Amino acid sequence: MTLIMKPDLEHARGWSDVFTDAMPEMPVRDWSAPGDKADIEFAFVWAPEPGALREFPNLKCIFSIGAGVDHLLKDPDLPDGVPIVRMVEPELTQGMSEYVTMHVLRYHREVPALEQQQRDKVWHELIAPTAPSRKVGILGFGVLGQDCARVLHALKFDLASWSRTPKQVDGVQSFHGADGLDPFLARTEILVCLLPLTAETEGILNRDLFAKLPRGAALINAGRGGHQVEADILEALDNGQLSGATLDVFRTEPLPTDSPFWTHPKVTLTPHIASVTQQVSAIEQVVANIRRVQSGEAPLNTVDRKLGY
Ligand code: NDP
Ligand code: OXD
Repeated sequence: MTLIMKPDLEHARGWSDVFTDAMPEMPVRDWSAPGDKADIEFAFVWAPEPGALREFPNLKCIFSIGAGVDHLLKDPDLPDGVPIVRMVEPELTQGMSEYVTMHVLRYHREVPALEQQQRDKVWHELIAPTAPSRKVGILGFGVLGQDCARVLHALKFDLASWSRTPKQVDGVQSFHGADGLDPFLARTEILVCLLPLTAETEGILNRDLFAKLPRGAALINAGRGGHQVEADILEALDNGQLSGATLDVFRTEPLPTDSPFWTHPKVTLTPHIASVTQQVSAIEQVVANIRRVQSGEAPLNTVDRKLGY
C-alpha cells in the first residue's frame, strides 16, 4: 500500500510532507525512485510520461493534480479500468471565481478603455451600464463555471451557461448541446471559457464562434490553449469583432517570446495561473478518496474516459 507522486509544479514544494501529515500510515515514493513497482496502489500526478502508469501492475486509482485531465488522457497506454480522479478542491474553485470575476468586472467597467484614456490624458466620461444590463455567458458549466456564476449572480450580472447537458441554476439561463450554442452566443457580451479540452471542444474558440457574438464582445479563456484558434483570436481583435481578450492558457506554454499576444494592445495575458491547486486542500481530497477505495467504495470525481473529462 504505497502512493507515488509526480506533481511537476514549479510553485509548489513538499507535496509528500503534506500528504504524510494527512495520512501518516501510507508510505510515499517519489517518481524518480519508485522501488518495487508492484507496491504502488495510488499515483498522484500531473503529466507522467506516456506509458509510465501502466508499469504499476497493482494501481487502484490515479489522482490528477489538476482539474483538467486532457494531458493525462492523451496517453494511449493508460492502464485499463483504473479510475482517474480529477482535482476538485474548494480553493482551486475559489481561485477561479476570483480570476473570472476580476476580468468580467474589468471588461464590464471598460477598464482597458479607461487605462488607454489615462495614457492619452483624455478626460472623457465613459459610463458603463450596471451589471443587470451586462450579459455574461459561461462556456462549460461544471464545478468551476457554476461557482463563478454564483459570485457573478451575487453581483447581479445577466448570466447564461452552455454545457453538454441542461442545468437548473438560480439566475442562470441554461443552453446546452450543439443547438444551444448559437442562441447562447447571440446574447453574450462577455464570454468566459471554462470547458475541458476534449475532441469535441478542441478549437471551439474560432472565427465562426466569434462571428456569432455581438460585435465588440470580450473573451476570457481560462480553459485550455487547445480551445483557441489563436490566429482567429488575433483576427477578431484586429477587426473589432472582439474588443478584448484575457487569455490564461495557450497552445504552446510557456508562450514563446515572439508570440504577438505578448504585446497586443487588446490582450491581457497571464501564465496559466487563473487558479492553482492548493496543497493542503488538495491532499484532503486525495486522502478522502483513498479511504473510500480502501473501504471498497468508488472514488469521487472520476473522469469519464470516453467523454474526456
Ligand atoms: P467540469 O468537468 O466540472 O465541467 C466541465 C463543463 O464543461 C461541464 O459543464 C460540461 O457539461 C461542459 N462540457 C464538456 N464538454 C462539453 C461539450 N462538448 N459541449 C458543451 N459543454 C461541454 O470541469 P471544471 O469546471 O472543474 O474545469 C473545467 C476546466 O477548467 C478544466 O478541464 C481545465 O481545463 C480548466 N482549468 C483551468 C485552470 C487554469 O488555471 N487555467 C485551473 C483549473 C481548471 P456537462 O455539465 O453537461 O457535463
Ligand atoms: C488545472 C489547471 O487543470 O491548473 O487544474 O490547469
